[in-house]
Amino acid sequence: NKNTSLAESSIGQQVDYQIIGIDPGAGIMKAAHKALQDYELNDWTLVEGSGAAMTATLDKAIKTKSPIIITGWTPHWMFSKYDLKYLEDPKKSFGEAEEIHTMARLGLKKDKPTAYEFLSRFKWTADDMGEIMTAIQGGKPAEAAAKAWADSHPDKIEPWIKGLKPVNGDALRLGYVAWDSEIASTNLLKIVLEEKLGYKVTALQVEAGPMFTGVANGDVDAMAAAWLPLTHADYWDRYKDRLDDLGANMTGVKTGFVVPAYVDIQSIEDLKK
Ligand code: PBE
Repeated sequence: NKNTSLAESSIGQQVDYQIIGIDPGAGIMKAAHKALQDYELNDWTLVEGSGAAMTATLDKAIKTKSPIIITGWTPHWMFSKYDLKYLEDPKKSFGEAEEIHTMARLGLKKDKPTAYEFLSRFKWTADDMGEIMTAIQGGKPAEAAAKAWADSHPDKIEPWIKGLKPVNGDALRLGYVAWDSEIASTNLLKIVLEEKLGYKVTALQVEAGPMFTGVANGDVDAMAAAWLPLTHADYWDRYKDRLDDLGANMTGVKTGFVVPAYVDIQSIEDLKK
């Protein structure tokens, strides 16, 4: 309808019925597809890309105050940098109380007890992670940002390593996906395992599926990036017999559709209009 001005057009028309997603293996993409079904948003497309491409597209839209809808999650630096809001999700397509779990390969407890005990104890907050994420976003290399955080928070690190016997250069392999939240956590684990506990750590950046299979097959020792109960439910169901769940390293995390505050809708249901 060429007589429809931007102000009068629907949000769907304004954004070309597109939601800017991330890597196709991410659990949030599965939840986003489910949301499109649950809310009967048949005309809508979920655009695949990456976390980095999504934040670049978001940045561009915000600079011109253009409407945009993304798949977003917390903790994430974008919520400190921009004024954003989650769209309400009354049908709970994105679940409710999510947690991030640390997972080890079967046998790690026996083979590398120091690392295993440290990984079991590792637990921090969204604010802690946010400090590392913001430093990385500001241009600091991820390892340097993690090291700066570790150096300035000895009180947080101490309970994770207290009484543990350091090893002498044993190799340890961590898997992770290039999501900003997991880049922060994995680099922190690497720094503490190396500087405090004597391991030589390789952090392997992979896709979400291979991250789970790597730990399940024992090619990788551990990862700290399993979002449960919903986001990674399919990976967990497939591999749970071959994973050692060390519990939540962070609680109160969240995923959903996210828009800049200036986009005048409140709920996923508003996308129908
Ligand atoms: N995330 C961040 C991931 C888990 C961590 C929400 C983008 C996902 O959707 O699988």
